[in-house]
Amino acid sequence: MENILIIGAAGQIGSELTLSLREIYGNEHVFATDLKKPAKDVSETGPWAILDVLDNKRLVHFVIRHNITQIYHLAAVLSGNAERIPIQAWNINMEGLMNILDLAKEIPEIKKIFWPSSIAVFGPTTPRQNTPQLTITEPNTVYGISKIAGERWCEYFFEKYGVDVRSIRYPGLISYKTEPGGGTTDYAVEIFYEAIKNGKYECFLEENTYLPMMFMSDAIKATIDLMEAKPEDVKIRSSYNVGGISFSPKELSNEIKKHMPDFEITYKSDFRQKIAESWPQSINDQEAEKDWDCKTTIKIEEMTKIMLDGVREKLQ
Ligand code: NAD
Ligand code: AKB
Repeated sequence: MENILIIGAAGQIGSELTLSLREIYGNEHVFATDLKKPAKDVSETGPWAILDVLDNKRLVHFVIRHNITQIYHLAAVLSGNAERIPIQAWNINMEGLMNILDLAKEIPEIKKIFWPSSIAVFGPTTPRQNTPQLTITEPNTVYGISKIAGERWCEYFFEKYGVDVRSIRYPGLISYKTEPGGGTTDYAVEIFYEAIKNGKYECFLEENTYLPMMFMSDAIKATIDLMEAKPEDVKIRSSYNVGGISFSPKELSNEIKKHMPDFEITYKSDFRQKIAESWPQSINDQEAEKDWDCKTTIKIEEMTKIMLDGVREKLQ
């Protein structure tokens, strides 16, 4: 019997991952926790609680009380927000992860941990096209530094203490259920809201800024596939590259124009332009495909249609 704890369940990923895990393991076995109350479809379909990942005492208590066997630790401060509060972001991102890793080391009933890394582990000296799994990682953002340090700690806890921790370097994730939490790739979600609400969007990245992206259903599937892989197939214990699609704001706005010919986009870049320019434009994910058969399916055309329909329905 698995009992799963999700930390950061009210966020962009957690709000969808919780529901997918409840379908697999049963509503009552998936505990949604966050600093804030999750949306109704999460809070009304299974157990939820307010839980701060930095509150180690309550965390230990919660895990023992509910016989937790797997943890998905999603709480973090994302790239754009982290640049505004660097020390606080470092503390939240690192202390949270260290609490979880240490817990898994001390409590043998915890069998598996998922912790997401990001394409932010790469930096301006990384090759930007088809970025390989193993390459230069010299991030120059607080968020990226916390993610690369986190990856090293994950591998360390696996090697030294046998903690079964698994991770994906997510690209920018696109979804309409819950709005994203302050990242550099958020423009690719905001654009849909503004298109539907106002018919126009002022983008904070320049028109030809290519970034790797992925639609949420592909990200959720990849996450669950990795967590269900046999331990011996999970060869990389830092974090796996996972590819998805790659496009620029201009290409995305052209896709939107196919459905909304009057849609207008203008560009006024801010500090996030520099972050975007330090990240890969496309990702090589052959290791994830080889080790646990990772596959993504949703391309920009289909994603645009799903997003426009989904945002329209949500705003109604
Ligand atoms: P999000 O900001 O939407 O959600 C994070 C959630 O964590 C929020 O609901 C927040 O309230 C909660 N939280 C913050 N501090 C907390 C604390 N101390 N204790 C408990 N909960 C706390 O983020 P997301 O987009 O869902 O991302 C989840 C994870 O995936 C993060 O680690 C992020 O770095 C990683 N990631 C996300 C993306 C993306 O595009 N969304 C890409 C790469 C990696
Ligand atoms: C961000 O832009 O900070 C995130 C990420 C790619 O990690 N979406």
